Amino acid sequence: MTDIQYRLAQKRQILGTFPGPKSVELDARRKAVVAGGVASSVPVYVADADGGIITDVDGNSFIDLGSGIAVTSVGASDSNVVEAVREQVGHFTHTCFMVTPYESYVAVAEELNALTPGTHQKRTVLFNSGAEAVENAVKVARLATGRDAIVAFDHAYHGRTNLTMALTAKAMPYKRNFGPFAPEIYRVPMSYPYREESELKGQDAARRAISMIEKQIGADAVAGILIEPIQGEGGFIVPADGFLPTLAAWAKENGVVFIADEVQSGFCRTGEWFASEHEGVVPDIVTMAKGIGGGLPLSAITGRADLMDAVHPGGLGGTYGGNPIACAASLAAIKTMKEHDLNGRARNIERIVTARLTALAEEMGDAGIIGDIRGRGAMMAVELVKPGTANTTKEINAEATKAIAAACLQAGVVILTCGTYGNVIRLLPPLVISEELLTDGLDVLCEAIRKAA
Ligand code: PLZ
Repeated sequence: MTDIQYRLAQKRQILGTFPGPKSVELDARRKAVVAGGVASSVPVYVADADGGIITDVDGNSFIDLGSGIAVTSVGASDSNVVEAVREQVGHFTHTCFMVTPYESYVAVAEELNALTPGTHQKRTVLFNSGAEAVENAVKVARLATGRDAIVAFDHAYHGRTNLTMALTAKAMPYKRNFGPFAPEIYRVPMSYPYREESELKGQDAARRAISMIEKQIGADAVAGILIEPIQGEGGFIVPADGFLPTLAAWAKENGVVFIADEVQSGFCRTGEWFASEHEGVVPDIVTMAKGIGGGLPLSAITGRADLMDAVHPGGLGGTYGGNPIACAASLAAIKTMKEHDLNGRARNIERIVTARLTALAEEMGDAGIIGDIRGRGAMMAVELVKPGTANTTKEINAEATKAIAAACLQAGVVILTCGTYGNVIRLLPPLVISEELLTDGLDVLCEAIRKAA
């Protein structure tokens, strides 16, 4: 890996009790004023963060294997990003692109049009959050096709706004009692190789979904198919080879807009700029957020020029979309991604993680709790099952998953879980993490998995 300069010492260190007294005090203040509906998975309060390290207000240093849910791919204080933000903030913090435009918005659009898959004419619009990008992709697909239906998948996650809740599959904690939900959303089966009843090729899993769409909606009523090329919150589910290309080809034949939600999988996370590229899929519209902003809130949709330009002037926008500070941060983050070949680093992370977890699964044997190891690049996961059921009944082991995440945290490693059934440990390290720190984090994780078994 290329040399990366870090500001903070890249070393895990837990001092005394955990959480420390200052975090405990802050948590008490928080409980009195912050709504209980917002939960935090880690009970410590952050003081600083850089590279693969997060330090807390009590002086503890944690290895970050979550990147704030796949956001800080370039680290939480990348020098290019910090410098660009400092420079921009001294000039103007906001003017509103819909009132008085500025260059950085245009420059981000130029980058995204060049980086997203496909060499066709493209157009870009910038927003603030992933959910907002998804909402707008749906707006464009509906307007451009004159159709209403949107197809989403089992295990999908697309956000927490009303339309994106409707698109998200899982009721708890995202949807339960928050309805009624937006209409004209249809859900079809995903390709989930580990949990198919019998081995199902990608093409056949796609045909299963397509047949349902044709029977239950009718191809000519479908505006768009919305899919995460690798599902995130749903469990880092990598569909079987051929699934995505078959869906995309069907969409093309039927005038259906193929929307890839790359909010979590995009921007070097999987070892390519976009996860769609692993199978040569060229989406009609790509939604982006998280890694795109180098930690600042920025999201985008980039799509075929004919679709995007079908919208009447003034039909898309928002006060803050493409905020100048966020745009400056994004351009700097993209520069860092190129300078340090973060795609290459993501692929290296995949090699290291896969080797470690595969060795652990072998060591544990058939009696172990590792059901599946999957993912691409620095978006890797372990699905946990009850002892001895990995190749038979594959019984969900959410208790072990929780225990492992808690044990990692106690030892100074921030690790996230996910999955429809809450039984997946996911690894989303900053792509700039050092090999040494990643290896230390994996040592802790492997030990926690052994103990939980
Ligand atoms: N699409 C694929 O992963 C956000 C959500 C965490 P926002 N994922 C993390 C949580 O519990 O809220 C996400 C995603 C995909 C859309 C979104 C939504 O992005 O920026 O959170 O709105």
